[in-house]
Amino acid sequence: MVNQEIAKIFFELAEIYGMDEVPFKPRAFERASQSINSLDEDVSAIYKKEGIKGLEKIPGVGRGIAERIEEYLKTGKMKEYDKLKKKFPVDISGLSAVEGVGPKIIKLLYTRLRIKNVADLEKAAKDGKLRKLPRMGAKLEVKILKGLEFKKENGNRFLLGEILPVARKICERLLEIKGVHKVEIAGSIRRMQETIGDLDFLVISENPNEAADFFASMPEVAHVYAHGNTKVLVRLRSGIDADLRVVPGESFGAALQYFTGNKDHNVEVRKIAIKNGYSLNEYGLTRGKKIIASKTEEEIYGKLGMPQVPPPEIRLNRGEIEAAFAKKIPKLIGYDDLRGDLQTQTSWTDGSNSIEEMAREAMKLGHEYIAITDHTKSLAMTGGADEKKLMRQMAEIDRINSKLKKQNLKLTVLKGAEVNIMKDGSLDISNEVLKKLDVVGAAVHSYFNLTREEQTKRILRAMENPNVDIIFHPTGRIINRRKPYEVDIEAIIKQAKKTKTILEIDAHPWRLDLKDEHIRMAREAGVKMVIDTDAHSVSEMHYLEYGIAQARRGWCETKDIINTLPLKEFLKALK
Ligand code: DGT
Ligand code: CA
Ligand code: CA
Ligand code: ZN
Repeated sequence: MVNQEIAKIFFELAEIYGMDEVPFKPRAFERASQSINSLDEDVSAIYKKEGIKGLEKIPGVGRGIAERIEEYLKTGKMKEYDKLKKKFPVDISGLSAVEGVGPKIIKLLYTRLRIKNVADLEKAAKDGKLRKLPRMGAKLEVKILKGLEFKKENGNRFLLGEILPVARKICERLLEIKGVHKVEIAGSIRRMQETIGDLDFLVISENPNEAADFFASMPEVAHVYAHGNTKVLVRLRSGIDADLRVVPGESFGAALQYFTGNKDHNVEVRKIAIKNGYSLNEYGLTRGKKIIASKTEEEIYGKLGMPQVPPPEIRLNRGEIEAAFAKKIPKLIGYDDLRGDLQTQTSWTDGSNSIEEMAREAMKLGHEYIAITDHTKSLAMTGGADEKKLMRQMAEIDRINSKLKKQNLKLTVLKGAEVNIMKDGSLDISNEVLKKLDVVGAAVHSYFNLTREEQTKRILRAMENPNVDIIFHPTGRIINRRKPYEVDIEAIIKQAKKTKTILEIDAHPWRLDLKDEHIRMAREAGVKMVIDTDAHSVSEMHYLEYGIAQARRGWCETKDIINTLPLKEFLKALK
């Protein structure tokens, strides 16, 4: 959890320096924050093992940042942050989670209206105080009210990408407890949903008490709601709740089925049980007093007449039960089926690592290819590439490829770009240069507020360009933060089919774009997709599994996703 604490401080530092338009610092702290947030290992463990040198190996962490981390690990404080916070006592993380609120607006809100937190903001907006602010007051008020409403609707759900690593670590530690045989994560995490309400753990143990006591006294627990022998409910310091249930081995399958859900799926399955004269609960499928099935999920679904067990990701009561009866659930794409990553940004623009570092990480992950797709010029704040810079980058990629080849390494670095779709659907890089790239992704990064008609037309036009291979993050949403732009997704799917444009499943935990229903529509229309990470550092290259989960929830098979193909065939599958 110390990673999250430090990441939050760096995030706030970035925002504070951003308010005063201090050069370089905001971007440096933001990078460090993102990088630490996505780290698998605890920074305190890294520091213990290798000291400040170890910290400096973290992407985006140089000497100065490493020293600040060291200070925090040693003293539990960061002087620079405390000093700035004293001058500016504002809940920056909370406020900037409201859409439309950035550093400059936070400063304005505080200096003019003494707004310190989301509650103050809501009150001021409702009282009509924001519209009196200089320049864009009235517009800002509408935007902020909308942002607040969106935040309420979407509740306090956590991103899968934040929670899954935490859940897995807790599992590992539970497995070390004496008497514990088996641990499973159930609920929405097992279903790999985009966002998570709470964590659900199931354990088989010979000494239920010990597992329960351990769980209630983990260092990350902030509050214990209930602590029985076989059931514990806690709140973690990060603000999420977690349940533990210790269940007997004989009924593990029944418990797993029951606690995996989702609720709609379970209601449907239970109806089928009842129709057949059974009853079904977390202890088993029973007829009268007789237990018919309880040990595995296969037995339970089997006894109910389903020869297939729906994979957890698709248990949403969206046709999977009918398909399980008819043995028509397709063989979903597997978590090891991808051969390459296709959207990555490097230190040539707003990423933290060099091309070669990204390439070496790709090899570690077992990829055959990786496309480098830095931003292009109209995204000026990222240092986006113009034609000249792209040409230079292509030469650099040639150099790296021949270096890898000389070392007998089997990775190919593909030349690519994440090109901006302009307001009228044209692109910000000339076709002459686009033609030279292996992979061109096009994306919307501006004018999010066009009407549905204009936005759709704009994207359809970009898809007509014979050089555009992929549409990146096709709906532009940021989970819990920004709604998708208004767009006719059916028209985009149709156009993808017609123009042989690939649609992206962006695996970044904030994006997961396309989402599951749209993936399923695209698949049914025969449109091909790719799954990639949108990584801005080597640590984010581990995100593929979230995208694969998304594809599975869209019922995809390997054939639907073209970066399951070997390099040559993959390149042929592009326009
Ligand atoms: P979440 O926590 O909001 O992300 O979503 P879940 O699906 O993890 O929901 P949770 O934690 O409330 O419950 C875990 C599973 O337990 C849920 O997917 C289905 C099952 N479950 C919970 N309460 C009920 C219930 O009242 N009836 C039935 N049939 N199943 C339930
Ligand atoms: Ca849950
Ligand atoms: Ca729960
Ligand atoms: Zn992008």
